[in-house]
This record gives sequence, structure tokens and C-alpha cells, in this order.
Amino acid sequence: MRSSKEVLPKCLLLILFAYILLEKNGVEASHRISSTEELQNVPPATISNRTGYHFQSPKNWINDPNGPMYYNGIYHLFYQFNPLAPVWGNIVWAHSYSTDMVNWKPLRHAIYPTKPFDINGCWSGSATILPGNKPVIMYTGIDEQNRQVQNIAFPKNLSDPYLREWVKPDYNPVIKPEGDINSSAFRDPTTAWYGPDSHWKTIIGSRNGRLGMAVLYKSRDFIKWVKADNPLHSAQNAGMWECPDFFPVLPKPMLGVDNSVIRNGLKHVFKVSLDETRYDYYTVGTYDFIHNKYVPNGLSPDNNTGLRFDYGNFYASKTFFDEGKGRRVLWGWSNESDSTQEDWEKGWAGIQTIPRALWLDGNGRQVVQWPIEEVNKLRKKEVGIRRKIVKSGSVIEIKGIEAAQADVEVSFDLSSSLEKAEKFNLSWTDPQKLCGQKGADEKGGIGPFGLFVLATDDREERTAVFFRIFKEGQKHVILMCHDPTKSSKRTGLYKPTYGGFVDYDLSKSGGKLSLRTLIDHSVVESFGAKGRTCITSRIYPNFAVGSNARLFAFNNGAEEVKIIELTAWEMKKPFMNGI
Ligand code: DQQ
Repeated sequence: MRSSKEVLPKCLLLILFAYILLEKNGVEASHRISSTEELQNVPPATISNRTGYHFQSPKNWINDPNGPMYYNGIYHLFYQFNPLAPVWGNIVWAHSYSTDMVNWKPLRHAIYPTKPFDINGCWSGSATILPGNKPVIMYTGIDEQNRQVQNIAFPKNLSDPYLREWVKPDYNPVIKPEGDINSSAFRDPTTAWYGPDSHWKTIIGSRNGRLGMAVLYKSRDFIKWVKADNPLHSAQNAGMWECPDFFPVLPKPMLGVDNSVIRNGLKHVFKVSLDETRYDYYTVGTYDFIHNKYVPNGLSPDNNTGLRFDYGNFYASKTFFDEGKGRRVLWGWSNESDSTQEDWEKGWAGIQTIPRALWLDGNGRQVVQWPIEEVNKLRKKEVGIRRKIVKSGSVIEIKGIEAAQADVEVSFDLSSSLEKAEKFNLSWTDPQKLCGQKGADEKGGIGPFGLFVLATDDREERTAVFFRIFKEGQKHVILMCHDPTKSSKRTGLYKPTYGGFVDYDLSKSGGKLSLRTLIDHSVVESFGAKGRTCITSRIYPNFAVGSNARLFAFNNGAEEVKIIELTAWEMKKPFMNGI
């Protein structure tokens, strides 16, 4: 650990440097151009609440996952990276590869500012595999006039299994902001799909005033692109649509299809990262490939009250089709929620959430997500309890593992008390607010019950992951929450309570409800009802760290709750970009 005396002068200098940059250019254009050598010399950072098995960089700032792909047996993940500091700026595409998406090795930066068409930054984009098994990346470059333009890059040598070097042809940009396109709101091209009309198509996030837009472009050869007359999709009162994603889904657990698969009956998912709220929203719908229109199914709102991939700290996500295992995999960025000053001090900021397989729920209303099976390889020491009653107002400690880096799966049986659930009020439309109002301590009928994670012995520090069940007519409403308000004794932290409703029929499941929570020092990632509702939180305990972190099952509801089975595994640390 560096002493604060050593850190301070350096910090002040860096803060001054960042201040000058921001003052000069405004946040989104503050890109200093770095030499290739500078970009590749990244020594490891100081350890402080550092995650162990989540994707991260040895040091400095990371944001959006970019161009994830599977190519000839190897997974590639690129990501937005600042080679110079633990705050946003100087953005390049850092690059890592893996054979299991759990252990990652770093490679040299794939794309960084060198040309007039990206001299002010290399922002988010996607990879597409062209015929002949040739990958191509399309990304947003910030050009010399500070316009957002779309560029392509190809691997220099296809026989290099790691695709280390990427070449940006001089004919870039391939798409410019022309006509009525706002050149400072035109970014983040998706993986392209190939249609029966022999054209590639991609969408680019944009806005016209507050009209969010997915602008559609078509091309025969991936080089000459023509704007379609109409966007693939748009919505009023949305603001900027960042990082759109558009892909087909099947109602089959763990299975996915390539972006270009089009057939009758196939459903599509359309996701946008809303700049105004900083959450990822999606709808399920139909792709009319004749008129190139996406039509949401209308079963969930197409706005910022709609479905989210994750109801917590999760943004700028991107999926890819993993041809190796025939599944669709989702990556998302989880930002820090400590202060910028603390990020300077710890020398790093930002992680990617655990890669999740994603498919359409059997009810067709939403997607289901589950950590990829490879994550289970990290499970080592296992402890658990079976058939145990958690009485009203009690806790049960799960002992025997290092609970700061763990994976917990628990199934609850609520069948004996379902009738005693408290009444749901139809005015409770905002689950996050409801979780905040009720918290983990206010006694209900069934619940709050769940887990206290990253807790001290006395639970003065703890993050609560829990359910609360309500009755609405003959049906039950399930609320799932993360309450980190007591997660740390440190001051100045952003500790929002997060929540989502769980679309799951307790009468059909016989009153059974499951929860899986991945705990990793400063991140808690939870999957309710087998992945129907997901919540991620970043937390920074002061005392519940390392071997002092405890794990409890708790029940603060009036009714007792039965644990059918709870298993907790200590997790190994994978090889993570050399850390
Ligand atoms: N991050 C990138 C943009 C994108 C935003 C810049 C989303 O391309 O719109 O780092 O987090």
C-alpha cells in the first residue's frame, strides 16, 4: 500500500493534468495522443477492494466492452481504455484473449488514435465475421474536426491466432455524419447482419433532439455504406441512444443464434444504453426484414421504465454469438461508485461483469441470463446447508470459506406462507424506489429475506441481497433488491439501493424461488429466479474485507422462510491480464 504522502503530490499533478485537459476541450473531446510504446507499458496498480475474478485491466480506466468475438477457438475482448489515467480520456481499444472467458491474457492495444479519422479517440464498436472467416471491426472514430465517424479495421495477419495487429485502411471513414445527422451524437455501430437482399446492415446510436434513434446503414461490401431512408427503430423522449445492440433470440436455455439468422417466428432483442439515465434498456420484438423495421412486442414499455438487462450498475453492454458453444454471451461495464479521488489513489477504475449466456424466456416476455458455465471452474472449497428454517428476525452464518470471493446459490421454499404475503399497492411502479423505501430491515409478511454479503461479524457493515413477496389478487409480486446502504463505514461513497420486479410465477414453481450471488470484493452480482432479474452493485467495505468478510442468510419478514439448499463456493483467482 502506498502511503498517502507518496500518493498526494502525484495525485495533485494528475488531477491538474486532467483539469487542464477538461478545461481545454470539454469532457468528450479530451484525447491526448499516446505513442505505441506508452500505450503498451502498463504496470500493475495498487490493490484496494480490487476484484479477483471479474475482467479488469492491470491499471487505469476501463469502460465499454467492445467487439467481443469468438474466432478460430479463441475469445477476444476489446474494451475502452485510458492508458494514462484511472479516469475517462485518451480512449483506445485495449485487447485481451482467452480460451474460456475466465482466464485472460493481455495483448497490445488493437486500435488507437493515429489517423485524421480517429485522431481524437477510438470509441465503441463491434466485430463482425465476414464470409471466408474474416473478422472486421467497425468503431467510432473522433476525427480531426471532432466529428463522430465510423471506421473499419482488419487483422493484419489472419494466420496470427491472437489477431494482434489491426490495420485501418486509408479509405476510412466508411460512414460520415451527413445530412440531418448530429455529428456529436452518432456512435457505437453494432455487429452487422447479412440479409436476404445480399446487404450487410448495421445500426448506429444517435438522437435528433430527444428522439433516440438507431440509424440504419446498408452495404454490399462492408466498405461502401448507404443510409436507409428510415431508422431501424426510434423512440420519443429518450435522448441519446448509446451502444445499441440488436440480435435474434431463441426460447431455449443457453442457446443462441448468429446475428444474420432470419426466419419466421424468431424473436429479436433491441437494447439501448440511455445516456440520460445510464442504464441499459431492452424490448423483445420482431424484425421485419423486408421493410427493415424493428417492432417491439408491446408487452413491456419501450422507454426508461422498461426492462433492463441488469437493474444495477451495468452499462454499455454488448452481446456476441459464441459459435464455439452455440450461445449468445453478454458483456457489460460496471463503473466504480467510489469517488474519483479514490480512483486516482487506487490507480484503476471499472470492471466488466461476468460474461452471461442470454436467451429468451419461455414466456417470450423477457430474456434470461446466467453466468457462463466456465465460471464454475473457479469454484473451490464448498460449504452449504440443507433444509433449514430461517426464523423471523434471525440470521444463519455460512462458515468455512473466504466469503470475499465467492459464488452462492440458494433455493428457498415459500409454499407454507404464500397466503401471508402483504398486499401489493398498484401505485408501486418503480421497484428501485420501493427497495429504497422498504430496505432490508423493514419487516414485511414474506421478506425481506436473502443474504447479507461482505458483512462484518456484527453486520454493522453488510450488503443485503434479498426478496420481498407481495400479493396482488390471486398472484404474487416478487421484488428483488440490493441494499448497500450499510455496505461500508467509509464516507463519500455512492451507495444506491437497486431493485427489479421478478417475472416469475410462484404458484407454478410450487413456492420455490432461487438466488445466485457472485461476490468479488467490491462487486456483488445477483441472479434472481434462475436469471430472470439481475442486479449488480459496486461496494467498498472498510472492515468486511479479505478473511474478515462474512456471509449470512437472513430473514427480516414476519413469516419463516425455508432454505431448501444453500451452497457457497470460495472462488479461485483466474489469470487476469497479468494481475
Ligand atoms: N462510451 C464510448 C462511446 C459510448 C460511451 C466512449 C458509452 O462510444 O457512447 O468511451 O459508455
